[in-house]
Amino acid sequence: MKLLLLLSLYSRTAIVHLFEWHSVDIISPPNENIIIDNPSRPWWERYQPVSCKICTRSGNEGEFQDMVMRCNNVGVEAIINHMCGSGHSAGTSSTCESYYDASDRDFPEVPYSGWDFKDGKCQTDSGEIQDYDAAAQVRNCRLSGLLDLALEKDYVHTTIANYMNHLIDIGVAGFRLDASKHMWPEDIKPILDKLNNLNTNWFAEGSRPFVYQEVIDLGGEPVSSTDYLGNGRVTEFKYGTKLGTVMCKWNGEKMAYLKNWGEGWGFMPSDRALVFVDNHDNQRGHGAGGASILTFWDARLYKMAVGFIPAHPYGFTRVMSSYHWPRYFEDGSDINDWVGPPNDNGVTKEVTINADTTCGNGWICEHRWRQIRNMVAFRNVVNGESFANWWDNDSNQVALGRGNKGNNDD
Ligand code: AAO
Repeated sequence: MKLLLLLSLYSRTAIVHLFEWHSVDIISPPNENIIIDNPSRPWWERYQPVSCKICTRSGNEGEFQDMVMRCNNVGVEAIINHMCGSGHSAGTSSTCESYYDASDRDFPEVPYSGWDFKDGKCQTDSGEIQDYDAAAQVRNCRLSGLLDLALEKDYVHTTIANYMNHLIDIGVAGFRLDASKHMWPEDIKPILDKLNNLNTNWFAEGSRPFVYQEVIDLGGEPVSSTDYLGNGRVTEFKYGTKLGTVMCKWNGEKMAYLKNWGEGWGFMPSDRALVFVDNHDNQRGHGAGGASILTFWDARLYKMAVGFIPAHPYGFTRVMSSYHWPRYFEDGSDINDWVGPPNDNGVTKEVTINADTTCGNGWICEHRWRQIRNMVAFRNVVNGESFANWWDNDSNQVALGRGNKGNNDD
């Protein structure tokens, strides 16, 4: 992972993605991952699991349990499509020192062996996804060299469900299913069906985990986000890409066109959509979305865009919470896209809170920015109220209403 704080999932309508936070402060990617030394401890090493042990640079199982107990609406990122990159032979280190040999498909701590990977099903010469226009490749071949788990096998999906149930029993409330696009929707379903109800120490009897699937669909590829709607919520990547274009006034876009924002713009049904302006990938040039993705680096436009999301009833809102890093290489040639969280010699720094309620130690904490925090509170109050009284000046001034509950005249 990296983790997510799924804020009061059942009474509220927004979640915060606390990227790389330390688990004693908040969430962290729970399971053991490979350690990458070159570049030094990049953020993306956490997307290369080697076991199901809860043990990462954000903390061990005890610290994770402590965090979950203290803030009981925590969700985690579940990396279930793959294990680490195929090239890592025995002796490569990992965050909890478990033995593994990826070049031999051997992960005894889980355990997984050669039987548990999709190698036989992929039809490309390299074993890699080479063409996103071929749906079977996208699901059966390796994403960026990562060993592709055979989720169609009962042993594999049961092992994954057991891991997720362990987290649920600790008190976790939900999951972001990473790389869902690279799993067949019908292979995800048996995992979800096997998940326990949430822990009744904190949640009402019979509560189900909140799950959303990461599927990048900007149109034009055969794998569509609609393939996944039967399993639950899905990321709507068109949302941030198009909202950024509007806020930047690119391509002749203007805010007046937001009048029919949502399904009217070709987005998936509102009750399935997980929406956001940026994520941990596209704020640094990974994933999808391109130049129109707004981030904390463009603070003014970013506040306008993130503020608009909770004002509008479409989708389930996710707010990003980032850390600062040197954005470009020293010669300015390219985005410095790998740098991990603020740290002292590899130890992730605490998230400190300044007197003015912002964060210190290099943490950006967009979710604490006044405009964003207040708009999330607004949405929680007006949840269920309909969209009304749209007004615009046919340009970039707009207004809309959400019933009467959001008045701040107490
Ligand atoms: C690292 C190294 C690799 C190395 C690998 C294994 O960087 O060089 O091969 O280790 O040793 C993260 C990092 C990766 C990192 C990985 C593992 O981003 O750099 O690899 O950890 O450490 C696709 C997936 C999507 C994925 C995204 C990054 O569909 O699921 O790539 N996101 C998640 C996580 C992400 C994580 C992983 C998955 C893996 O959020 O953090 O990776 O666990 C098209 C496709 C998309 C595709 C993108 C990028 O997008 O549609 O599906 O995303 O390409 O490949 C326009 C198009 C748009 C297109 C885009 C880019 O915007 O409209 O469709 O251009 O071409």
